[in-house]
Amino acid sequence: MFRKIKDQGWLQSKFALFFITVIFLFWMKSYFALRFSFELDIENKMQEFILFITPISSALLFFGMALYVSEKRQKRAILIIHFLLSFILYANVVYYRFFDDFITIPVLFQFKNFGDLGGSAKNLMSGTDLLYFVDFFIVLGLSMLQKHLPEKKANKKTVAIVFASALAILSINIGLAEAQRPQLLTRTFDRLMLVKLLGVYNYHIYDAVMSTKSSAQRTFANSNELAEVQNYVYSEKKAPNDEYYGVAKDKNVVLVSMESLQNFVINMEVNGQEVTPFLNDLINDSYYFQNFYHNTGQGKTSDAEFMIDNSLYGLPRGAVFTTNAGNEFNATPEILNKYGYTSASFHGNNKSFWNRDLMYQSLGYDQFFSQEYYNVTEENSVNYGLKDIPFFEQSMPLIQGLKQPFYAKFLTLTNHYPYVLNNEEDEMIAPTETGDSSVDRYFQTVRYLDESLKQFFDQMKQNGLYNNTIFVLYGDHYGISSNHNRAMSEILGTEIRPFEHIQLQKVPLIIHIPGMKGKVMNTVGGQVDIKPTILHLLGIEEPSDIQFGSDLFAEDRESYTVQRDGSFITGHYVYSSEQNICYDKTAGEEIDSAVCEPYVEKTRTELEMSDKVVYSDLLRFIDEQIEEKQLAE
Ligand code: GP9
Ligand code: MN
Repeated sequence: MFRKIKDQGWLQSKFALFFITVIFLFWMKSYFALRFSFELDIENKMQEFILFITPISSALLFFGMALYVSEKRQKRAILIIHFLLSFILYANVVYYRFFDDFITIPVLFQFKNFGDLGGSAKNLMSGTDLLYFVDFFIVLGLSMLQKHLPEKKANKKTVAIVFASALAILSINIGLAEAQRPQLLTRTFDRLMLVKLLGVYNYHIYDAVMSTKSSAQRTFANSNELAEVQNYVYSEKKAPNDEYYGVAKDKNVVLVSMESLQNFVINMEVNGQEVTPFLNDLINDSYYFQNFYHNTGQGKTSDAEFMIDNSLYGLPRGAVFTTNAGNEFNATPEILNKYGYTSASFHGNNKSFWNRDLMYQSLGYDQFFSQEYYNVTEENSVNYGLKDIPFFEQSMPLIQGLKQPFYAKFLTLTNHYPYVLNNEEDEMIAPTETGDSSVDRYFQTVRYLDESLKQFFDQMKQNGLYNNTIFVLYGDHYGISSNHNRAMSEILGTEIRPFEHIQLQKVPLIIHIPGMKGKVMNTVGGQVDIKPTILHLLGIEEPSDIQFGSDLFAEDRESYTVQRDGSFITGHYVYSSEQNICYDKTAGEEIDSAVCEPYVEKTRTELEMSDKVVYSDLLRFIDEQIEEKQLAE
């Protein structure tokens, strides 16, 4: 009885009113921010309601923690918690503006990348963004007015009630969310869905749990898991095509990562001018894969590099380059080393960006020519670093110094968001006029990239390396996210549904083999297929290698590739995982989703198996397995 009275005392105190006001304002701010800062694609009234209630449980949970500290410190605790939560929300807003995605814990550990991002980050913020902190300032004001708060400390029962309400609301939230999207919490991809149905703060709790789980996975892994993955990938293996197997034996391999280059610009004209005149010519005597997709996730350029060198998928959260650089891999540089190759990567940015300096060691690169090997000045650099034309130019003496045969990778940089050029000379084409400045400038930086490639090929001819080299040029990932759909639909003259969105994930893949005529290739493939393709062209078969991709020249390969969110593309269908829509590819029309179902399963298994290899670091068991086999023989 006495307790009850005391408790009522707290509830009637000014502090309780302050506490409730904090929660109410925070709830409203969070709801409006969620509703209007992200394109969450709310499908029905129920989803609208779920989104509306999502911030309450997190608010009770986090602000409830402040009730544990001593009376004197409660106000300060609330302000700190408030600021942190508001900051998390805002960080997601900024991240979303560019990446069209939400922050994950592994991404946070890449914060050194964000430092380098400088110009791009500034472009993504504006003064009105202070609105994301508006309730924080109100709360700050209130707390200064009411100097002596709180008079009483809430007793245990009150605190328990606060937490019990948080849990009850959270359970209702999860229950309603699961009804909207069964297995919401077990399917790790589809972050948009998670935020839509759990809210941004609960999503972060979920993400933290997933992070802990995956780091525990390595500790408890064993070699039986490797056998399971081997059974899966070996059963999917395709025999090489005799016509191509070994055609480039002992030749140098040059890989070029074409920054943010999407396939739609190929053979496209803007204001009567070709956007990629050099590439348009090059594809005439190359193998040009016109149905080739990037498979990248949050690791962007580095995910593409990872897939290309390993034929494993990137991760559903974060970049493997940063989360699992200490793993054992069997990457192309390491394999080629056994055949007498030297390997090197060339890039005009800091060596630590995407943790490349460490990851390249794990992948077996002999050399990494990063920014420090180049003469980088204010004039010859823009955005992230050295501009592509001087980059290739300055790379020539370096590549000439490599022992042949070599496997050399060039990572271009200029065609990167926000697509800026700092010199009129570099603008070789007029911008488009959609009014969306990123899209408009994109064509100019693409044109610049194309010019740099032309000069690169000329230089390789001049220095005599061209004839003995095969060239593999690929777009690393999309450059124009769905935040720019309005301008893109103007450019392409079509509405952009999930179907078109997925088709826009096509990036060019051009394999140029001097002396061979080449042709346009129709097979549907992705970055994960490049490793087996290159190895077969070089006449190398690695029977114990775990590859999720397949040789793009193989006659019996299936037209198929996946997106990291579980969407996929086959010869006949396109499936959007976010929307759960199956499309007939030729007609571009929605069809019964049951048709896509077998591939939905396959895609899930494929991604899960690959994730298991990475999270459990399974390749470390391969040597052990080989030794055991030898002992048994
Ligand atoms: C930075 C370059 C660009 O070094 O790879 O990174 P991105 O943002 O495209 O992953
Ligand atoms: Mn990139």
